[in-house]
Amino acid sequence: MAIVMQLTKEKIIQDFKMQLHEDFMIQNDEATADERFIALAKLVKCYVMPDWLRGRDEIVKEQKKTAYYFSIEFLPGKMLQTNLLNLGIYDLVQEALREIGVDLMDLVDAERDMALGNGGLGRLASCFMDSLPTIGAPGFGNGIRYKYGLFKQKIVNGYQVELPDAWLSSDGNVWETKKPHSAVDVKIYGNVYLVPQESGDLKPVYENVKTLRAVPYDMMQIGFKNDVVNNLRLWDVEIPEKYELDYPTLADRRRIEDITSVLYPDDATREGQSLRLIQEYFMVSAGLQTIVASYAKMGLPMAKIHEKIAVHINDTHPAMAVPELMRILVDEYELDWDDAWATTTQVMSYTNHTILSEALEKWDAGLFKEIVPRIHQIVGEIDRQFVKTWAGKVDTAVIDHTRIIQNNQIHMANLSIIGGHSVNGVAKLHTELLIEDVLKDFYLLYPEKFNNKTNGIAQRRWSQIANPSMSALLDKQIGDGWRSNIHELLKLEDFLEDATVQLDFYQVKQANKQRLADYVKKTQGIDLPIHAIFDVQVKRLHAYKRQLLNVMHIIKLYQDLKDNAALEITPRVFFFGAKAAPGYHFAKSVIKIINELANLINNDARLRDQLKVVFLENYNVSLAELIIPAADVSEQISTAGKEASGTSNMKFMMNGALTLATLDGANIEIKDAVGEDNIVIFGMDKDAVYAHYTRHDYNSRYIYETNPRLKRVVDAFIDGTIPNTHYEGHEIWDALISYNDEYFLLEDFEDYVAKQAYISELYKDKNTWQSKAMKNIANSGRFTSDDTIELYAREIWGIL
Ligand code: H2P
Repeated sequence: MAIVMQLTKEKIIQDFKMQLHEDFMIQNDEATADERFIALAKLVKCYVMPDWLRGRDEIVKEQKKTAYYFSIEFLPGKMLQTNLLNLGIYDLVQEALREIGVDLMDLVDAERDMALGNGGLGRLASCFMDSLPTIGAPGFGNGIRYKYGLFKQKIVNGYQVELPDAWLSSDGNVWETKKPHSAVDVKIYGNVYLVPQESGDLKPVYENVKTLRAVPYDMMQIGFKNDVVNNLRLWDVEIPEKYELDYPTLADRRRIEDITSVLYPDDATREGQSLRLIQEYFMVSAGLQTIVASYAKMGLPMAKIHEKIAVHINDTHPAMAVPELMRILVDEYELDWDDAWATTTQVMSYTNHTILSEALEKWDAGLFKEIVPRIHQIVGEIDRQFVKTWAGKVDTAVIDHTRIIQNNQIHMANLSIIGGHSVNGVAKLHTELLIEDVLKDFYLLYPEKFNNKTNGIAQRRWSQIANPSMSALLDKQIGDGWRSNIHELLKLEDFLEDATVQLDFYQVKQANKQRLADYVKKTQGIDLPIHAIFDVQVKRLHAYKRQLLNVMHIIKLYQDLKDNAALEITPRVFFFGAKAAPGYHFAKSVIKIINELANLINNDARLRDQLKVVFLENYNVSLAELIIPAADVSEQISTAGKEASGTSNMKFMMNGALTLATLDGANIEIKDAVGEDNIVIFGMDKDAVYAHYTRHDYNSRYIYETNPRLKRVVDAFIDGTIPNTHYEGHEIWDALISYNDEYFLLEDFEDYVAKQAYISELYKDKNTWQSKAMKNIANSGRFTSDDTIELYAREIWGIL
């Protein structure tokens, strides 16, 4: 039986004090929040350790099939609350600490966000890490232990400034366990010759290679109240003692350390590209070597490794898993090529997360050959075999589009699809687009590989942890069964028209808005009226996500209020939270515009607090936990067809925000869940967007010139309306008019404005608004990542 089952308040207090003594030689009343956090986290680890070890042993003993989720990003945020909640000791620990004068929330604040990811992709991976043990599935993560997380964003004079995010303390991360025992060597560079053996086989001989040591750091992933503990393994690089002479200078050593320094090193230079490629191979090779070695211990035939191991390629970054597994099986375990290929393709599966071509990685074949020469040979052979297999069976054009090596470039998505048995998109529309458009040639070859797995969210974090007041209200209204079975939220359907319940939910929302307003006051000194609509767009900054359309609407409201000093609108606060990729110029200009517009508006007393704009610096998981429960409106306004799924849309819904959305990604499935009356849809759908592509008839300048109201808004970017943005304003104006508005903001503008006006009206009727908000909460359970991952586990990996 799990240790946590026997815990009492007294025992926790005693253990906690002991831990403080042991780690810091101090008494509780002298300890800082940091020290208390570390002591508590270590204690949790101790409590969990027996289950963690047992789980690992069971897999070996029972020869359970296990899935490994390879991802270049993981975005867990903080782990203390999740771990306590999943262990079922949250309240007990909170009370125990309270008894000795400690507020658990101070410890929560002391934990640093683990931000080894960029946006939705990495956060999804972390939601899956929470859901896998929760459904009792043996599914482990495999990634990189970056020394610095995604950069820390500061706004200076309205501009984004990127600072290193040093999330690791000098002692590392308290949740991890370093396992030097399981380190492996990874070889890069050099030459590889194939030397014929007596048997006639060719054996690779390496020359001048560089050897890296990959050292794993394991983090427990605790299932929700079920004693199941899985593992997230992150790899760090070291220089192996044996090969020290290969790295004689400090610069040499630094270059090696760089491999696990940052996520997405700038790839504008060849050096940066090399670094990314090395990162990808490092993670894949280290992971697969240990996985194959542990399978080998089972004593089962290598050609049947797919019966016990599934490897998931999350986005294209881990695509080298295909040739690396081939290398291990053929070179090290001496399997025939055909046997190795047959099992490899059954081991591998791949998720595509976007149709934007920028995310379908391609590598220069020369660079590839230089860094991973043996993998380059293997990829060449896979490509040859692919062409041979399909020659004469399909149009040569199809082969030309789908083969891995094209024009001296290696197409990682093609490698992932050819080398695996499953390709999935992340929402219904996205999977349809993959099949009909982006990957249609592959669909012709392998229709059986394609499937959809709509994204989901780890609902416990986005309800119980992020929104305790709403959770308490739900307990009161529908009982607390929803905490373990999220589908019980449907019970709320019975109260949608109950005015008392509506009022209760309204009050919870207002309290959450106050919490956010206090944070904004503290961090930026801005006073926010909480009777205003809190309208939120938080996500990566990208042109297709159309933060700019939101800005254009704000400009329109501003102009209306300036034109008519007596105008009364439903007050609004617009919140933005977004990081721009360091090299993404346009996105940075949008950030500057938002900040200058915010300054202009927030300091204009004549607007009488009817309009406010807040740019929240350094958006991350912890900030999301503060913002999302406080939102009235969830902005999901991407150009239809471009947002693969979205996941913040699901989080907002679960917290009772109304979604203002295009028919894109999972917004469509949210609409199906709540019905048309409980979501606000605007703009072109995917067919209308594609019709422009086929007809080549979009003309933004024409729209601009024929719509005076819109023209005035667009001109505000260049006519001095927004101070200090001469350069950025022109860049934006050009994108919209001179370069024909790639993401159709102008065409969608009027409908967006109209639907925003509808929202302003609707908000005046608190009862109707709350009823719609509750409808959203009630139906949000279908977006639990527990269910999503169960489908992966059953249909793709075969581990349940
Ligand atoms: C991406 C997609 C989202 C999707 C997410 C997870 C790459 O995330 O764009 O539509 O929901 O993966 O599948 P993001 O843009 O947030 O970085």
